[in-house]
Amino acid sequence: GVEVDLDSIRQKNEDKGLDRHPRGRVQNQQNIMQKQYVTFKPHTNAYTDPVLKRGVLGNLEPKEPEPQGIPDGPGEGAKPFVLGSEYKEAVQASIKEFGFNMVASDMISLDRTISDIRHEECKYWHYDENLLTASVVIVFHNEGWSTLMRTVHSVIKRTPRRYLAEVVMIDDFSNKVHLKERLEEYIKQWNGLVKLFRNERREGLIQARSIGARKATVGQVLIYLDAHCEVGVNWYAPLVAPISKDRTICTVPLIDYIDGNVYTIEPQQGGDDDGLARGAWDWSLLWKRVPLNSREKAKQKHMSEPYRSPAMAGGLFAIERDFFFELGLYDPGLQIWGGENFEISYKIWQCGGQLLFVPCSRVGHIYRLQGWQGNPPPAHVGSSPTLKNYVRVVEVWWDEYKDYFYASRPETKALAYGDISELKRFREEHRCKSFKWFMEEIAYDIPSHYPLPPKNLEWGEIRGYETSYCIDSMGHTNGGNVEIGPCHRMGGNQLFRINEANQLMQYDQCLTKGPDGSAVIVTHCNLNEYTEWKYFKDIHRFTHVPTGKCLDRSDVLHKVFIADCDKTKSTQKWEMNNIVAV
Ligand code: UD2
Ligand code: MN
Repeated sequence: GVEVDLDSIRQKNEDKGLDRHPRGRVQNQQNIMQKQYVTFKPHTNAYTDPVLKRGVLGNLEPKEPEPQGIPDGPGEGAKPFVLGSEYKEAVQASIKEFGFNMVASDMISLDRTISDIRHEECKYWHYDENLLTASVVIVFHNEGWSTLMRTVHSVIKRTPRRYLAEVVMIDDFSNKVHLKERLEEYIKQWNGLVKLFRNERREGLIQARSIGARKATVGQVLIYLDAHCEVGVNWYAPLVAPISKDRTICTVPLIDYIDGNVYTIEPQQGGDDDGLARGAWDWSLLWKRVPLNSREKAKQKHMSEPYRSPAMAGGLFAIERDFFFELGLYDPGLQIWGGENFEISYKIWQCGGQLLFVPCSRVGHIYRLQGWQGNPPPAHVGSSPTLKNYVRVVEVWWDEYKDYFYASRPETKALAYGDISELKRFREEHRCKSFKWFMEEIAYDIPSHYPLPPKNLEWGEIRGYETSYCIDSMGHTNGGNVEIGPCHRMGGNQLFRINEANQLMQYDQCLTKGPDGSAVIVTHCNLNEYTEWKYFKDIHRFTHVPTGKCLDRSDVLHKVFIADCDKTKSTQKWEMNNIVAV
């Protein structure tokens, strides 16, 4: 039965004056857009807004339970599937190779049922019967067989056939036998609905997705999925409905957490009381989720309505095909992995589109487990493609805010990131808005979670003066000791910065005095915390201001601590040398 009293929710919202007229709003925006963004033409489709009818199951809602893969078989209903210890070694090997427990996955039906974990409201939305059609695009590189194919099976089984134009698989130069030899044969069962294209060299997921956009010519909307997903109950209509109404809207489903060991599916942690979050970043450009705030909630009539998000996670989204081409697809200079989620998000918002998260469209994604050996970038790419991607994105889209990125990642300032003149021209030609506008209107809540970082005074490795020993966090965080190790000049755990607020930092961690009053530890810090250090460059000294002591070390014991200042002690002398990321 229905637990929520939707009429009373609606009444409450109307009392608060929250009733709004989305169609009018969209039309107004499109008028502005036609003037300002000449290439983005609105759709002319007649389209009615979805309506929520209490007690009446939505149209497009499945009327009967879907067929089970293997009745009561492993993992059916997304129940935990736990393997016995006799599989331990095989499981470990599969995690190393694929990032998931493929032994278990291989025993679970490709057509397994899942549980319906949607918000109750989601069952009662009525969607237009004239939604746009879609090509589902899946790019993959060396993925496991059953997790990949379960993605395809779930799409075919849970998408109304009249909307599913095709499934386009882009093999990004995999070298696994199961992907090279079995795939063509296997997809024949779908009589051409599933198409396979193979890259002739490793392009990386970003360019593979742009290639997918070119190959996927049948559907009106492109829906991207990672190669290890399972789409949820009635995932399609809520995801595509907003695009059917306004083609400059890009939508993202609510991404559920599929456990890569036992294959349960659960809502992601974090977010507000309903588990809803907006996509965000910290100033070093790490992906973050922040709870849906009250200003955005106030715009909704129902909690299960789509809401605005500053950024997307990257892997799962729907975008009208022509609109994606008008945006220039992904920056062709982005390589292999990372940062493309921000590029597309900024481009959408700043150039006149909208990015919406859709709570009623649910897609599960398997997150890679610890111990995965990874997909290293190929030799022709050079090192750290991800950092270079970040630099390209902030150089093109962040305007004066890029200084905050460089404050967080000073080592990237000298990276050769290639030519971005085409992208700058695109921004000009489309009269895309400033990052400042974006921060004030759309991403206004991010600085309250991730404050703008202070400027750095110095940064680099902290080397014992005229020695080959450097301070090394050894990857410790949240209370771990920093240590002394041989300088490697690679940055990473030996990269520190001291800022105008007197914080001595590595990533989002600050150095401070440990509980024993002597050892130096790293711990997470906010803007005004652990503002404790001064660096006197000419006398090679770091002073811990609250105690008046000096940064000291034992190269033999690999320890870093604070001790009474003594200018005759060479272990209290330091130099901070810049490092350039490679
Ligand atoms: C996240 C995104 C992912 C992508 C990535 C980089 C989600 C749930 N996942 O990490 O989609 O945006 O961030 O920003 O939002 N692949 C290739 N070629 C490669 C490497 C990967 O085709 O060279 C495929 C891979 O098989 C997979 C997809 O690209 O289907 C995404 O890669 P991932 O699953 O390793 O990324 P993920 O989920 O850790
Ligand atoms: Mn993934």
